[in-house]
Amino acid sequence: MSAVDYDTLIPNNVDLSSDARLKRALEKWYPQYLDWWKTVGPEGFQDCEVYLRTAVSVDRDGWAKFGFVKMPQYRWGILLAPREEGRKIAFGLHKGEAVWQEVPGEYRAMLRRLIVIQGDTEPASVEQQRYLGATAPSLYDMRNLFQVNVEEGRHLWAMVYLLQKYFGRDGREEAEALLKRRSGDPDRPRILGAFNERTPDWLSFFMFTTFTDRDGKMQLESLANSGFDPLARTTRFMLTEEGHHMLVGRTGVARVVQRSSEVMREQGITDPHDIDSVRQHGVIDLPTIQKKINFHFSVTLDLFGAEVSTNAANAFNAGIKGRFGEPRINDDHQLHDDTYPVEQIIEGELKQVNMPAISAINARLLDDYISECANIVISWNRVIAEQGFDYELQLPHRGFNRQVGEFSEHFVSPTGELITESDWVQMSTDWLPSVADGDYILSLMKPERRAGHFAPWIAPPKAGIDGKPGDFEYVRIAASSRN
Ligand code: BYC
Ligand code: FE
Ligand code: FE
Repeated sequence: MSAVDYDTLIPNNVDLSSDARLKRALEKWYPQYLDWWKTVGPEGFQDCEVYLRTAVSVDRDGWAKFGFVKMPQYRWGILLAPREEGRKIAFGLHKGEAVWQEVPGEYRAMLRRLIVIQGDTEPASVEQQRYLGATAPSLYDMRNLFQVNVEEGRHLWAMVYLLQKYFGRDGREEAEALLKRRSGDPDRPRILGAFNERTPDWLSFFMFTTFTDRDGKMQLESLANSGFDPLARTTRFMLTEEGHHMLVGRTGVARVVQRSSEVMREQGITDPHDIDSVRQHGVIDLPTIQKKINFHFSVTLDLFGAEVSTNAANAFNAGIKGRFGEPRINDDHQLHDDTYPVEQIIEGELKQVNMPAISAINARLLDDYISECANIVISWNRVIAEQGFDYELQLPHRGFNRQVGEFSEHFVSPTGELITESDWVQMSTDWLPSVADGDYILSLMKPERRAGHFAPWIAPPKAGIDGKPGDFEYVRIAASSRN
């Protein structure tokens, strides 16, 4: 069924009312979720009416409805993409068999682990972004932040549904644990590295939604072809929402780059490296934007796991987690004799090594990811070139600043040279944002709350949300949140 039932406490298209046990479990979890949202979700603005979209259908067209909502009253729902009759497992050892509607016993632990890891990232990102509302550069941006936050909350619901419905008692326990871990908490951190980093300012937020939400897309795409049908259908619908998160990121960075370049041109600054002059005019210099790219990109690459991974091989063989665009790949989808080139460091040199393709699933996903990111950087460089500057932002080499995988024991410069540890210690401060860079960016983070106005370090967007005009009041700041 694809109609969404909105008459119940938990909107859903999974016929929740006919599963009393599950309904009770989710209704018990709901207050705990709300409690989590109110304690570590967006700080302030909880009483404000925000112009948000809510998913009301899973049809490709017209799935969202826009309207003013207070965030705690957002209708977080359980929405699965429509079931495809006769769907078959598309890859791995079970290729050609009917997809599973229940968890296969032999893969229970693997599935649970993947669902828990996926679920953990969603609330983590909300926690990381919790203080940003106060410094939003416009009501438009504030609304986008909150839209991303409520949808990451819904993504948590999506994983909790799977845990509660298919994993019995341990699923229930995992669902509760998802609300107990905290981003950056040394005693009970979130599971994956990048989700314990800080998102201290809006440039970080835009970098995060560009790069880290895009890892979300890649991972969800890999799960969207899962042989476990409920997981496939859940992640397919999550991908519909993900597009907006990445758009917020890509256009956010583009607007920062645009404003900086415009100001340089207007002020007659000819050298983008002249950081002091640029900063005198209250915008973010391009070299600092480059450092932010270096940081967020490298930290996100670690989220793909080791390039060569038996976990990933097992998940592929099991038919649980495929490759990006699996149905479109022209091979046997079992990888019996295939190889895949993986960049490795062999005797002090970077080399492409042909590995068994089955062990290089993560490496391949990483390559697909990097090529998408490269296109985004090209679009940012176009903005710089339009203002007449000869300066190109770049993705750092994949080995730069890595803690996981092939490069984790090595030191690699952004341009891909192998360097010594002492060189790294000296030079990495030039490549990654320094405390002073962070302080400078923070000094610019002054809120702009007049409708249609934007903080001076960022250009306005090209278009409004849902076709709204430039001066639309996307967030009605309640008296209680004014300061
Ligand atoms: N930090 O064989 P390995 C999103 C662990 S983002 C800490 O190398 P595997 C979103 C790993 O768990 C998408 N630990 O890698 C974005 C394993 O531990 P165990 C999130 C790490 O398993 C923005 C060991 O190292 N979804 O949705 O092939 C906002 C060896 O693992 C890290 C998913 O990730 C790390 N960075 O691949 C909101 C999908 N990397 O089990 C949301 C589900 C690895 O030996 N997860 N480890 O103790 C997976 O598919 C895989 O678990 C991973 C790792 C891709 C994460
Ligand atoms: Fe998400
Ligand atoms: Fe997202």
